Amino acid sequence: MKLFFDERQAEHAPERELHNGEFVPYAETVERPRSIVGALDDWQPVRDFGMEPLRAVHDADYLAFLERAYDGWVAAGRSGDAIGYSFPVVRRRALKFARIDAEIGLYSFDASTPIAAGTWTSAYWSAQCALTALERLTAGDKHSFALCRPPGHHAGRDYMGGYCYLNNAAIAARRAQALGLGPVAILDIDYHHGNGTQDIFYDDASVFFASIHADPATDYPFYWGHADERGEGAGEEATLNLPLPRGTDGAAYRPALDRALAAISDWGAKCLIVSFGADTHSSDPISNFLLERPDYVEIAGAISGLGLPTLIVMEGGYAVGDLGANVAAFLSGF
Ligand code: Q9C
Ligand code: ZN
Repeated sequence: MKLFFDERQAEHAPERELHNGEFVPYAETVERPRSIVGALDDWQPVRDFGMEPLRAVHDADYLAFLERAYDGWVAAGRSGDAIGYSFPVVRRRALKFARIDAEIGLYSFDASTPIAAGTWTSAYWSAQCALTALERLTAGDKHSFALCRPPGHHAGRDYMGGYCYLNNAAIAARRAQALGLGPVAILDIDYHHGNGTQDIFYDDASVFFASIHADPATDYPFYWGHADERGEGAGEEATLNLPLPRGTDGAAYRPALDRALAAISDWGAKCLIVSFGADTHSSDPISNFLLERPDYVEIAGAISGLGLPTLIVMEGGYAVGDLGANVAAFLSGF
């Protein structure tokens, strides 16, 4: 399987995030991709597909904001990471604002997603990484891995959140459709619900979204990922949420996985994108599942049993000491 990563994805380095009432060191560190790169050999270069595939998912005003946000922060005389403090929970509209603070709040749903000097560059190349890896599937490869960082599944059409700025999996899914690889299914197996991906395709019958994650009744992102969210309009029944309780281990995870895989197969997917988070591991510092390294081999084996051309996109995973080996174990299962 070909592996993709670009060094510019390492430029993003926020210092801190707001977590449980205090500022703590940012968990989505550059040590994460370093750990994964170190655990696997033979990385391939990332190509530049430009802005068009990003525009197929994200609003133009949001993309323009992301690109200039840090400069706007500096121009306002601020130091450190750009971070919002006021968020519109009702009647959010893309008004034109003179204050960077108003813009940041408009385009985010939490305070764990600061913008630093290298954020746009890294987010841009993270998306290009997914697009480059996807290209392998058109060349006939069965599996391909994009070490996307920053991750993407919490980002929506016009908002960031949960360490995510551009939705790499969604960008790859739209591109897969354009390349004739569809119908496309996205299987999200990060610890956290992929609310951004769900939202982007919620009323869309052409992309199936299945997610296995910690019950949002107890875990971030709280407001989305409940079992009764099944899509709407034309997209009704094209969203499947399988929340699991804290403490879920490999044995308890497997029935949910089998359900998701059966649904993807029944729906008639011809191409699969896996949003893979290793934050389901027992050692993860911000999560509460109990998967172990051998579970990742088994989960990947079950996914590859679908027999679909599969793009694996990296999402979360914060136990830096175990991360590379866990990702290598997962990829070995394909
Ligand atoms: N008290 C990904 O795994 N902070 N994002 C949670 C919990 C945000 C995780 C705070 C976690 C986002 C891609
Ligand atoms: Zn996560």
